[in-house]
Amino acid sequence: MKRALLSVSDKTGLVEFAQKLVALDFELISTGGTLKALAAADIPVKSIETITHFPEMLDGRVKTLHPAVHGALLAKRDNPTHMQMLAEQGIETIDLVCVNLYPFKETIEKPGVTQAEAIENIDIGGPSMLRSAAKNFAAVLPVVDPKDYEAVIEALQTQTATPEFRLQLAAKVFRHTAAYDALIAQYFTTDPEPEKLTLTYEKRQSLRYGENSHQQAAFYVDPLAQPYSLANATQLHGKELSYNNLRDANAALQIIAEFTDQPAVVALKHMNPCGIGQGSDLLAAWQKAYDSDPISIFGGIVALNREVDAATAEKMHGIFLEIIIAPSFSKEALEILETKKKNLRLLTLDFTQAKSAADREVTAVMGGALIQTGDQTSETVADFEVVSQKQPTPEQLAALRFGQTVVKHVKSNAIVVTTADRTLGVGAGQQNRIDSVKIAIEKAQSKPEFKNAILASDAFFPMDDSVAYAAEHGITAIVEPGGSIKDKDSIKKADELGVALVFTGVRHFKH
Ligand code: 93A
Repeated sequence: MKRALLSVSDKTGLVEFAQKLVALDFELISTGGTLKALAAADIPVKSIETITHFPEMLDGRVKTLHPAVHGALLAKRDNPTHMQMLAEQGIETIDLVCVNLYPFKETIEKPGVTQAEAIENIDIGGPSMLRSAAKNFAAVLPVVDPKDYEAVIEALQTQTATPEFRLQLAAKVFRHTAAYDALIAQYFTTDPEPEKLTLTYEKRQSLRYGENSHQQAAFYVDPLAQPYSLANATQLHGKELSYNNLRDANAALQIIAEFTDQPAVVALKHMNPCGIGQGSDLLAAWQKAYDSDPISIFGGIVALNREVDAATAEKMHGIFLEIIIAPSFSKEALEILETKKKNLRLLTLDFTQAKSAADREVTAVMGGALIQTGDQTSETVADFEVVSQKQPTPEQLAALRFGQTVVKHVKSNAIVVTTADRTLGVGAGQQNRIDSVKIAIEKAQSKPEFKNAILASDAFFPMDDSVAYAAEHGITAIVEPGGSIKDKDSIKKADELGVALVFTGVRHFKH
């Protein structure tokens, strides 16, 4: 008679699986709670103690950690010495292990969980049995996922539990226990640069393709993702998100998180904002974001920090957008946006916990990964040091603050031209700073608000050409980190041309 050991925390599908095993002539062995569930369904089952001849002890900490269990799992069936040893010890082999683990993740997600509770939910016996079974997959079927019950039963019924089938179950077990331990390691690790990085992600979905159609791609999420993250966004409408959509949406979410006090709108293309506006209401903010660059917004991503109302929805409906992200959509707004726009992706997210940067960012490089803390600092007017003779007016200070907030989210070399409530021109990703200055000013110049515009730079000016160009083209105030050995040239130029120059002391590269 074949024997199966069942010990599961998640009892989904257990009874049905067990019934089918019994029908296939398996004898069942179980631990406390699992045994109770099976007995309650009138399924014949033996307790683990009848195998170990040892009581479950230490509040269940030691139930299955016993040679009678692990010997039964690990013995090589084609090794006569192994089998002889089992016989000498009166140990019978076990052919199938069905185990899923203490809910460590669910436990640590509970608000106010104590360390003691977390520790009690570290499964030791379960992973041990799974790993023993997986190591000896040639003889033992290791089953960790209730989703596999059906396939396992079918393979047994049709005698098609091939070595390949078994190996894939074993590989799944090792992934499962590795991810389980990774989460435990992550939970207890305080070192931001541990000697081993134990990241673990769960597959959310396959993507149609990657950055281009010939690239394969999938979306994985952090099992402990923050509420304000793509992992926890809800898609209300539209086509499935693509790889590029996800990256752009992520960038848009980071920017919109900077704006909380007033209604604000971020329009974004290819990871860079093309328009940002804030105003007394969402429609006004939308109009400013749109006016910033009515060409680039085509096919763009829009993030809004307030519930989308009908008036704003009406405007957005008029142009081609890929994604709209907001805390919520009014019923009327939803109706408007869903009409005739079956592809338009509408996402909602918990904005109450909005954050502009992750605590930790991981970037892949060939042969490795880089890890850094997110860029969470944001300078305010209090951090500004006026280095020019010209003092900025209160309006200019407000604009410098806005520009400084925006430029942090533009790819380096980053230059933005803004007022206090809108971008007018964004110069992104140029290999030299002066080109970004020229692009930002060129985009801004034609707009009526340009006469009050300021310029913000994500990093210092290596020479005075940017200040000269900006001042000569109508910019009246500039904010930059400072820190160049040629700062004095830029200051001199600012004084010559009568612009206010402000240093923040903090660089915000984004590559
Ligand atoms: O506390 S344990 O680490 N010690 C063990 O010896 C042991 N054996 C099985 N946890 C152990 N288990 C786990 O108990 C299984 O992985 C499963 O999650 C759970 C099933 O317990 P019950 O059958 O009492 O509900």
